[in-house]
Amino acid sequence: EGVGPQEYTLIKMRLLEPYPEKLCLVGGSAGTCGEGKPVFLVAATLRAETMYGQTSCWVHPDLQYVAFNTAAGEVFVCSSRAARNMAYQGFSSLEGVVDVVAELRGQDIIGVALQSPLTSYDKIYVLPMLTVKGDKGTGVVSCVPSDSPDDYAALVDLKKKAAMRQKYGVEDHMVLPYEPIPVLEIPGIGKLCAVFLYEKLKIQSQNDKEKLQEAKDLVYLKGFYDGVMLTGEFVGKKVSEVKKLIQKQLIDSNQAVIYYE
Ligand code: A2H
Repeated sequence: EGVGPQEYTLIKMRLLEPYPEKLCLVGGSAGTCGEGKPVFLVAATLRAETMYGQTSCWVHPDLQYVAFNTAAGEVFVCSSRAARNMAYQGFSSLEGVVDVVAELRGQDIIGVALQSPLTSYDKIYVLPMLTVKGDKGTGVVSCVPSDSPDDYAALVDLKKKAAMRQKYGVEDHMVLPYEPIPVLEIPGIGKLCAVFLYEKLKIQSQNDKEKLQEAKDLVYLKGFYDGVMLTGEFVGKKVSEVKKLIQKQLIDSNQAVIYYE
């Protein structure tokens, strides 16, 4: 990381009912439980243009998360750390203070269904990823296995390991049917770059740090400079030309916000 703040796009992923117990008190449609405010998990990304390929949402099971009232009358769920930063960026209903409505651990929201912008899956699920860092972004990561080697590795781990699914209370239908969606093509690498590099570098798991770093370095730069969109309204355009446009459309349609840290 260089000088100055990092800009993240926060993708607003709407929680679908039934809500987990800890959030039932918070949101829920009017008449069922809670105040009826829409509740969103907010996933931090540098690659908003890949959101066409979301298959899941990652949280760390042991990280502290918080649900807070936003200035816009919604409820956001993210790491407690990020919520404090957001309060200083005007997100909270209380200036400079997190307006906490519930405190929870990642494990409390695993298995919750979400509706997320751009992806062709109607419903995606909150799943555990053990490499989610508490000191970066919101502690909520959108899973795009076509283009993120970390995401693909973590998805394969969960698919392969029934014991891991069981440990975190992940049901088969939340993960087994979800496959990478081709979002962009990189000449020489293909339409599913993360899958290609996972196989080429013989990555073993989400903990295969060095190889995953190598894969990330490769896809990030090449994706930006050489990538061509395969889905959505910008099919055939270069990623470098549409990246900002896609981000702006998400923000203008109230499906994303900008966050700095
Ligand atoms: B990116 P940087 Cl398709 N812990 O979004 C671990 N990883 C995190 C995180 C956290 N707390 N918060 C954000 N991230 C991920 C999409 C994507 C991303 C693609 C390809 C590469 C990629 C879908 N996941 O990132 O250290 C998020 O994943 C490659 C680095 O601030 C976010 O963008 O540079 C990226 O890491 C931010 O990482």
